[in-house]
Amino acid sequence: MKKPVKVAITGAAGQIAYSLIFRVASGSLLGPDQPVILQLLEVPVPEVLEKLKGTVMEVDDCAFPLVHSIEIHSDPMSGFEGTDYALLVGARPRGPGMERKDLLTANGGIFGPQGKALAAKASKDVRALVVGNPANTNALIAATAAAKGGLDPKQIHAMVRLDHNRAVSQLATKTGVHGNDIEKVIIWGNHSSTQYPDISHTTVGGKAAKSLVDQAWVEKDFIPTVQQRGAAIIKARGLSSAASAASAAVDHVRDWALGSNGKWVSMGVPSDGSYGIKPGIVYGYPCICKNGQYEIVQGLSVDEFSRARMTVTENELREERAAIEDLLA
Ligand code: NAX
Repeated sequence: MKKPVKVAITGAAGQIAYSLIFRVASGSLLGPDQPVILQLLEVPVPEVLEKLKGTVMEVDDCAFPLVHSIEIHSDPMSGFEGTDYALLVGARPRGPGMERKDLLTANGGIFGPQGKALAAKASKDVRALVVGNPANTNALIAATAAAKGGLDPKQIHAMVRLDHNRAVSQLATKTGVHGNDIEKVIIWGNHSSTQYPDISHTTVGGKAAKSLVDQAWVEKDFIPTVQQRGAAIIKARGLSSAASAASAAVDHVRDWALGSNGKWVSMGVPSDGSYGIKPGIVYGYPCICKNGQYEIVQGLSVDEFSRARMTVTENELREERAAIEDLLA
């Protein structure tokens, strides 16, 4: 058996974690031969920690062969001790009457200290994925704090994989194929309704997607459906996406850690000037992962239609950044 690795999950008593913890424990994240130590983090509120104890009882009752041990924490400085992979799910939801700036600032109060704790306590090779919304800007805050403690900002990502998977599913349904036949889908920008799901380079069973669907469907159906899918789930289920979000988080981190086998996957990563998106934000890009590292796919053509949409979502991220600029100093 391999040496166990430490996987931290914040928001561990929440609904995404109720699916995510079991996927990680079963080996979906790091493979069927990799034991894990689960470091579960929650807020220091007795009722919440009690609820988390109930989840832990259920994990125990699964008798998962790969679970080495389970820890419960309410302070990231202890919870991230030696962490190899961090899934940052817990976030402050928007309360009644809360402005966007208040929401961003409140989350800064969570993700700044978590970034600092990752740098201080986690493995120097830690890979962290921010799921909690607003995910891209929370990741920017965490990465900025972590960089002050010596981590590379490229070690902290934001999740746009759920949007990516949604785009694959919509296109598969439209073209009558299985999602496995679809490659090179891209989610550019923010995990929000300004995101740009792009099929300009996508292939369906090896054929250009654009030759199989018409532009009116892309503009009026595909893009809005992917952008608004989260709201549609809330309307139907009365709760926000949970199992699909957990599944996307597993996909993102598994591909990052174990490689994407040459496939393009969408990841929220620090902008580096690629495709004209200047540094300073965490932006959804097409990436290929190999040997535990990601690289942004380079050299793609960007037409006028795509450029306009990539700029809209970039501008939103720059506005989010401006609202919390003081937290980055
Ligand atoms: P829940 O409200 O069910 O659970 C969140 C949990 O986080 C709560 O138990 C809360 O006590 C905990 N928490 C809050 N602050 C914390 C902190 N500082 N440390 C540790 N735990 C903390 O939300 P859930 O449905 O699980 O969603 C979690 C987050 O994911 C939300 O911000 C949500 O908006 C976001 N999502 C992001 C998605 C993405 O694609 N990036 C999609 C799904 C989801 O909407």
